[in-house]
Amino acid sequence: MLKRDVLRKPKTLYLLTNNDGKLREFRELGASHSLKIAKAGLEKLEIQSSSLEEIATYAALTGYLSLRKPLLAEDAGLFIQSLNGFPGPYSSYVFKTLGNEGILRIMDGMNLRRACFRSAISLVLDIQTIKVFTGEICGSISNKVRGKSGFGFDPIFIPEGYTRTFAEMSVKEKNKISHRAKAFNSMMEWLENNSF
Ligand code: ITT
Repeated sequence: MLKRDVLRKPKTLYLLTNNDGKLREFRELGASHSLKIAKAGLEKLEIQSSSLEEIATYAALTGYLSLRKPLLAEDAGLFIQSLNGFPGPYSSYVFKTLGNEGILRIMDGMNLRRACFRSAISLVLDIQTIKVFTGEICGSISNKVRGKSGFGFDPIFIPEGYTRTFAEMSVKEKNKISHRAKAFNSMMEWLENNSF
């Protein structure tokens, strides 16, 4: 199939997630490529691993085996340099238990506030075609919670070159620079040459 045909045909990819904020971002990213992102109404199984890629791939494979349709799953996390990469792959649990205020308390008085968001998207087109795409954005942890949009750690993360937190940006703005958008865009580049 020609490159332009892949881009023109509206296709559907299923996203395995329980996070509606993430779903909104993926839908918006998909729309700009004429790709429909549908929520896979399945339980997402998350293994314990220090690798985002492994966590995403396990989830995507188990999802694909139930649904048997092209499907993606993402694992993302916030890596704070002065905390040796914490919470990293444990971001979901840490967000639920400590939240943004908890992270700010741990970092109280710390001058080194550098942190990066990382995303690993695992795409399963069929049982023989499993690909992982990654993206990263670095910036700093704010001194207080700021902004209402987005989800998770967005209100305490200021991307490099900006003064606003992710939660003070629209979905469109966040999607121009985010870890998720970078991983998604590499996936789209790959899909241009690999139809499904
Ligand atoms: P899934 O159902 O897709 O797994 P989740 O919320 O558990 O949703 P992840 O495991 O990928 O998602 O991410 C772990 C946590 O990291 C997530 O709950 C957020 O607290 C945080 N996080 C990840 N990406 C983020 C982003 O773009 N903005 C803010 N926080 C983010």
